[in-house]
Amino acid sequence: MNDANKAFSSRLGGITGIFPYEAEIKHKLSDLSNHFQDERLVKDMLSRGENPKIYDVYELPQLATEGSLNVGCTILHSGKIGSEYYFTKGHFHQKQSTSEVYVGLEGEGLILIQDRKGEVACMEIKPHIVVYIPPNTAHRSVNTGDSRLVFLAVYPSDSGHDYESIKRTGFAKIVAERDGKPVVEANPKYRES
Ligand code: S6P
Ligand code: ZN
Repeated sequence: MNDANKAFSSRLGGITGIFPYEAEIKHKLSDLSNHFQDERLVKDMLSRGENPKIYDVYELPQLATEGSLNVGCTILHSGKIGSEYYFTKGHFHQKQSTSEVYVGLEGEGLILIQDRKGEVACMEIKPHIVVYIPPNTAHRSVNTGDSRLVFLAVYPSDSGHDYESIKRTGFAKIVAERDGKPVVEANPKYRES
């Protein structure tokens, strides 16, 4: 495998979005059970043994040291839980000064970017779009299309992931299908911090 102390390149595209890669992290519905609005539906699905794949992340070799960069490719599958489109868990970075860049590769979706006051910026992710995620913001991607959403993320290797802070409040916005179209709405379950 490649060594992050040496130059290497990987190819974009294909099933894993990037290849070769070093690590693969898979997320099924059971990993996101308290994140969707309709918790009862999630419980029912899981008790019936329905546990769909929601997203996979393929990471390039990384050093985890200050000054180096991580590169990861996320494949967010298409689907809904009730009327809510599949999404990633979402996180702040542990190191709050770190920003991030997403590059859309396939499909269509939205990214919710929420600051500590609960203000949300929402923008498209799709091919030919680069999204800048500023420091100290939580970010969640949502697949609003009927095919997979694939994007590349580049971020400082020492960013770390803080999933707990955003899980406590939730995102202030949700993305649901209404009359066949994605609509960004206030989250009725949002808890202000
Ligand atoms: C890492 C970057 C992405 C996400 C990935 C999955 O900083 O933002 O690689 O890790 O899209 O999302 P999450 O919220 O489960 O980490
Ligand atoms: Zn991030």
